[in-house]
Order: sequence, then C-alpha cells, then structure tokens
Amino acid sequence: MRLPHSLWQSIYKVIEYIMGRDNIYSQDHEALEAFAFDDAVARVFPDMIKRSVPGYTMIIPMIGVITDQYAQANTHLYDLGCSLGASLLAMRHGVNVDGCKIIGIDNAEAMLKRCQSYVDIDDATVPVELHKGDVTEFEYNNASVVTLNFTLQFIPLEKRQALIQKLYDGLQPGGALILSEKICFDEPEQTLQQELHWDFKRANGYSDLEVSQKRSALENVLVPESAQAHIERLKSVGFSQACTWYQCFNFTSFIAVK
Ligand code: GEK
Repeated sequence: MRLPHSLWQSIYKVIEYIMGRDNIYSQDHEALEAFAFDDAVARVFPDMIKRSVPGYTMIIPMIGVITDQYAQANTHLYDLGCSLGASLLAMRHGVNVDGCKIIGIDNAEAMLKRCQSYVDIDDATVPVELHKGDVTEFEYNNASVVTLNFTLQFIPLEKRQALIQKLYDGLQPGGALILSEKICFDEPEQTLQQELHWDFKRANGYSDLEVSQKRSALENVLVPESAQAHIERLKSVGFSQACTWYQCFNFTSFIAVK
C-alpha cells in the first residue's frame, strides 16, 4: 500500500516539529510582527542559529578556548544574552581555575527556562546562576571573562557605549570581553557579504520567502554596526587591546583585553 502524498507531508511536519526545525517564516505572513525571543523561537533556536549565523558552530567551542586562557581564580564570568546556554556552557567547560562563578543573563523567559534545564543536566561543576532581565540594568564586578555572543546587536544603539563601559569597569586587569556580532560594511562590500550570507541560508535549506520574511522581521530589532565602530568603542572605554579573532561573511567575533 502506498501512503497518500498528503499523509507523507503531515508525517514530515510532525518529524520537523519534534526535531525542532525552524520553519517559523516558511508560510507567507500577511502582517509580519517584529522578531521576538518567544516560546516558538526558543523551541527551534538551536536549529535557527546554526542555519542562520555563519561561524556559530565554530565560535561556540572557541569561547571555551578563550575562557581557558583568560579565566582568573575567584572571579565572575558573565554571559549576557545567554539564550539556551550554548556560550555559557562552553565557558563553563573552559574554566580551569578554582573559585569561579558563571552568571548568565537573558530577558526572554522562554530562553532562560530552557537554559536552566540544560545547565541542570550538564556535568561540569562550576556554579552557574541565571538571572532574568535587561543586561543594561545589571551591575558587573570582579569579572575575568564577559561574553556577548550576538547580543549587543539587539541592544538599542544609544545604550551600547554605557554597557561596554560598565563591562570594562567590572573587569579585572587582564580580563577579556568576547563580542560576537553581525556587522555591516560600506558598499560595495556590504552587498557582497550580505549576498553570501543569504546564500549560506539557502544552502542550509531556507527558502527565498523565509530569508526575506526573517529579514523584514529583524529590521530595527537587530541593528548591526561596522567592525570599525565596534573596535573604536572598545578602545574608547579603555581596553588596551581590541581585535577581530574570527569572521565569516558579515558575522564576526572580537576579543578585547583590559
Ligand atoms: C548563544 N549567546 O547561543 N537583555 C537581556 N537579554 C537580551 C537583551 C537584553 N536587553 N536583548 C536581547 N537579549 C547566545 C545567542 S541570541 C543571538 C544569543 C541571536 C537576548 C535574547 O533574548 C536572546 O536570547 C539573546 O539575547 C540573543 O551563544 O538570536 O542572534
């Protein structure tokens, strides 16, 4: 007996749902709402970020390597915009000194709930605290590693300088800030890098409709800056060194050392 085509389609839909496949923008949305980190996004987030952000799967383990290098004994390690905890757990496994505490902050309840469940089943022993709230409103102190892995891009432009200054002030000498961001360029490089990014998404199975609807939903929510603007800001708050350690198309990661 052959199963009817429509039944196969239903079965595939169920499988995709169970696997957490991101198909949020696969149907035509007449009125697109601004992108939000809600329950629907949290459910498919690992698939979404892996298929949308070139280099994400390389950056996560390297955050562990950088933590290994910069974590200082008896200090705090912060992960701002920790989402489901990928960067936070990489930091946790990278720590090789005693007396550290990792503090993860995110303002999305749906993300943080899932993050806690991953922390609970993780086998590393460094203590982790998770806090719900806006990263611009926390105080930071006695830090040796701070990670902003694709989070600053969602903070209003006018609040970025004060946040980076606060993070610098809260770091110990020799401490490091890891800052990963989508970046923009002057033309003609902007078009070249952006088209490569869209091709990356298509190669990962997103349709043209999904690419364009996601782009519209992120407009004014994710606001990229140039690499130069980031480096200048990092230097302006006092970091003695600030440089790019990774780039793939229009996604990059900087390291800044106090
Ligand atoms: C990872 N670091 O997997 N305060 C707190 N959290 C915020 C704020 C804010 N003002 N704005 C956005 N967020 C993660 C990936 S995702 C990146 C980080 C992406 C949170 C938001 O809820 C989301 O969880 C995270 O920042 C950004 O390594 O989706 O492109």
